[in-house]
Amino acid sequence: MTPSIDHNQELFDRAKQLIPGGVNSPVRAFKAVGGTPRFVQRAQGAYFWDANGKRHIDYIGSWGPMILGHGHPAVVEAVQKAVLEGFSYGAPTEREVELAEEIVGLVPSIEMVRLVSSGTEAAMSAIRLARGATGRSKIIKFEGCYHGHADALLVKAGSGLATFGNPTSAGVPPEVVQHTLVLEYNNVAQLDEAFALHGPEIACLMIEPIAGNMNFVRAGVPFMRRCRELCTQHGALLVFDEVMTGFRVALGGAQSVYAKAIPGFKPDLSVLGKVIGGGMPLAAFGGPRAVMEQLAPLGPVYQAGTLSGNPVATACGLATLKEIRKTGFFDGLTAKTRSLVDGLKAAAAQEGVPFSADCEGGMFGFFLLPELPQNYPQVMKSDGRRFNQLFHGLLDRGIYIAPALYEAGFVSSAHTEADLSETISTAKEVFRGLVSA
Ligand code: KE4
Repeated sequence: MTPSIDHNQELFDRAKQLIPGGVNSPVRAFKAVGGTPRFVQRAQGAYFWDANGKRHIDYIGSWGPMILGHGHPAVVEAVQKAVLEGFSYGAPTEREVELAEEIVGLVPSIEMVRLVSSGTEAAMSAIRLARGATGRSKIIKFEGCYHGHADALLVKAGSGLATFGNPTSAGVPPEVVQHTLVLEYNNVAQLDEAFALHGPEIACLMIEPIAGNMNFVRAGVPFMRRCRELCTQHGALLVFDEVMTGFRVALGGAQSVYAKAIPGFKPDLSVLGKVIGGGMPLAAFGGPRAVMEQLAPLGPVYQAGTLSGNPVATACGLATLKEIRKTGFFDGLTAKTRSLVDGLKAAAAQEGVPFSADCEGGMFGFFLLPELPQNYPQVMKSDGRRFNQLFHGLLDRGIYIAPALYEAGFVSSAHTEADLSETISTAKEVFRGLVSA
């Protein structure tokens, strides 16, 4: 029964009076897809209920953190216990040591780790550390990869390879991004040329190993091998932004996936977030002891944070990691995600809709394109109008995917076979409407 008053719209109108765009992070405003954002009233397991009390199967899960689903009992218990001991101290705690031990134990490339409060902060700090540790200024990033909103990373490709990036945001002076080189993802020739031109000046190359901010684009193995080779050859640090992929695509993150294809493969620095906080504000960056010890208070690279290693957030993160490291967790999650993707592919094929999809662990992506894109220009060939029809067709039927065609999707251990079947059958119905539109 459609409610007489749309409480989502009511809340959105109220929010827009006081909060820019009515949201505290732009993608939530549905600008790309149109329509009214769903204001979440509560969430449990694989579901959330919006302000009208309507249930949705949630494939965003806070953009990745909710790998166990919402309100996992062991995580709730850990957080409830932690808050009774205090919210924040601004002093070291045992739980920060425990979480550092967990991260170092699960990610072989990390010998030391620093906890912070957001992925942006972790990526920004990793860049500063790479620059401080190498004494160099230039950095490489890739078009379509997002590493948070630090000024140096809000940059799009310059007019040509050798030219440096231009700001993607107002308020970022050109001189701030003058050292940021933006290359095409999966383009080995550009990589070779960039290092040939600037190798001795490059502090680091930062990459999303599986680009979830282009929906789901894998770095090809030859390309990733070349990133590693050139960074080693020129003394630049290879920085893996695993804020989205860390503890999501595999227990050891995307770097463990590449290590299977490239024997001995390791990045130099890793940026983590999302899952490691289990939904609370917590992120991290880490790497070899010799590099990490350049950080204050030991070394000359300053980095700090009032709520870094927050005792409630670390309790949430530790409880989450404790669950996902259980035997069989990732096998089960991977199987669920694979069955969702295979079901969507089959449904699209049956309805004659051009569709390609991929997944790794609990992360998936799909495109209304016949072939999986390999880079940003190919991703942007997607038909935005038809994606928006698909998005709203699913949303109206209680299936919540990302409100933007360049965002990935996430399955949690709380999603049941019934949820996946409902999603696939609903998608089939919506695909049918797409063809005739
Ligand atoms: P945060 O500062 O939002 O915690 O993390 C920034 C970040 C860094 N690196 C990667 C690979 C990321 O995906 C992110 C943030 N991801 C977006 C969604 N693609 C968060 C959602 C939002 O911006 O509201």
